[in-house]
Amino acid sequence: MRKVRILTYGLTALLCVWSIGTTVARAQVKSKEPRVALLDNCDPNTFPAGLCVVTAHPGDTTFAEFLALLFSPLSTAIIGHPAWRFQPSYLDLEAGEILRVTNGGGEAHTFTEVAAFGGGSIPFLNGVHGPAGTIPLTQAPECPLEAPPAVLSPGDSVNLKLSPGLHNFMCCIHPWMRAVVDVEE
Ligand SMILES: [Cu+2]
Repeated sequence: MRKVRILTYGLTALLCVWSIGTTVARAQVKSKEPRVALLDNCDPNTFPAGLCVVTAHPGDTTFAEFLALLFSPLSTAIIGHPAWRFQPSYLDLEAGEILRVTNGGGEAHTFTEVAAFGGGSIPFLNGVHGPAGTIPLTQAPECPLEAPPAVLSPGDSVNLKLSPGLHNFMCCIHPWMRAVVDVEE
């Protein structure tokens, strides 16, 4: 229960940060542009109040199931529930193409470019207070502690135009959500 309490406190603090106001750019929907979806499967009936909104297709991963799959006895690092993911997790784009990013889940996520993949803004979800022997992820500097940048709320979208080259994106809340976007020269 202690873990749940710590997580609830952390996430409640995070909700306060969100409520202060994160501006999310909205853009027109176009039909054939490259897309990536930020997905989860949170069950609004069992997740702490305010974390998981009821969408048109609510998830059915209970909060207990989510917590149970954060760690594995075969790893010293947090694993994370695989339903919390970027889909696809690898994209090839032509130069000049616009990438449309949509939060198709029930929780808030970020799609944050990082120089190197690492931990996010929420210590618990980096593995702090994990099972004995857990080594927490080192926080990525692009994911400020307790204050993830550019949160996309469920249903929100943003369009990104990326320079040629490789781009690493992660969710600053759930650091196992990752994608690489390769933009051709
Ligand atoms: Cu996330």
